Amino acid sequence: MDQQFAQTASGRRSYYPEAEPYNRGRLAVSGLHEIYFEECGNPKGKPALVLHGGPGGGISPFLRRMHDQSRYRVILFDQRGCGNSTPYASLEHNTTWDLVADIEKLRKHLGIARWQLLGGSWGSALALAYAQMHPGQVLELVLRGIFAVREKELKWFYGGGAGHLFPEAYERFLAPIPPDEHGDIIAAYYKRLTGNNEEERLHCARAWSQWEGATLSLLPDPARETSFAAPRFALAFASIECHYFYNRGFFAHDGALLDNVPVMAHLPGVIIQGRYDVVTPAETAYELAKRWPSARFEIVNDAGHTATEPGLTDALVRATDSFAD
Ligand code: STX
Repeated sequence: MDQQFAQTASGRRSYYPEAEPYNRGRLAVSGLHEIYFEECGNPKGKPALVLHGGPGGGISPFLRRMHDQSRYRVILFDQRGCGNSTPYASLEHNTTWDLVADIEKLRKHLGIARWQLLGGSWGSALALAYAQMHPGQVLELVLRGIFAVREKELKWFYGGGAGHLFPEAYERFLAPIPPDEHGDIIAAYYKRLTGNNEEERLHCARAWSQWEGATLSLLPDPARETSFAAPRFALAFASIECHYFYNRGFFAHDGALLDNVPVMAHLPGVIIQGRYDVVTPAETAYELAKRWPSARFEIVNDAGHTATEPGLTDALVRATDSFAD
């Protein structure tokens, strides 16, 4: 008989129940950085690593709920400088390739040979970067809201494209920056987010973070917008994101993540994309799907960017179920 799953009124799958970690730990990954990690579910289950977004967004309890806790051993960690990892908001020795190396350290520390990767947004970029460096350690990938950190994606979200859809929020995003610096908004924010005027730093961090908070979901979500303005969250989120994007994701060339897909194209995967995703528009997911025929491509027609969109949650949970046994 079919197992009964939590469903929404529309018949969509909902998150798995809340889960408490059976293990929490910290791992020193460099002379400076220490990362916080946690494990939930079944210690003997199939290993799955969950990669959070931003970069700098940190993990949250709902990310534990994408997998069936009876069949999976779910591992989550806060990437360098955010969440419970230390030093907080540090940009030193904080690059994509440091994070890829941290994931390998964590895998070895936990005694895992191969694992599933699940990541949305920046988490999808990091999952692709890791899978391209270490394809032999990856079972499959479940990716949502595909982000390849290309020039055109950054230009879309920060340089005016998305502003056509959210003019009032974009005006607030531009407000801390003088008009003569609007031509390179990421550089203008970078200067202020890494400067030593603390008041300006916080003001810019909140404006940067609120722009994303306002555009993440298909329908307005005032509670999220408030939480993105919280100083502690905003300082790490904005500084780390801006540092990564100012440095174009630390990739060798624009589009490297898509160009290197052949290295991992034999791996199974699911690409889940909201049609009305304004943060990471569907074009990138489409381009990834074309280069990766062994991945199933699922467009959700009534969803924006965030994993909490009902159609995206449904697709994510169905995807992890499909790989559970
Ligand atoms: N950043 C997209 C991203 O990865 C450009 C992302 N946006 N918000 C998040 O992640 C959180 C919800 C994890 C904060």
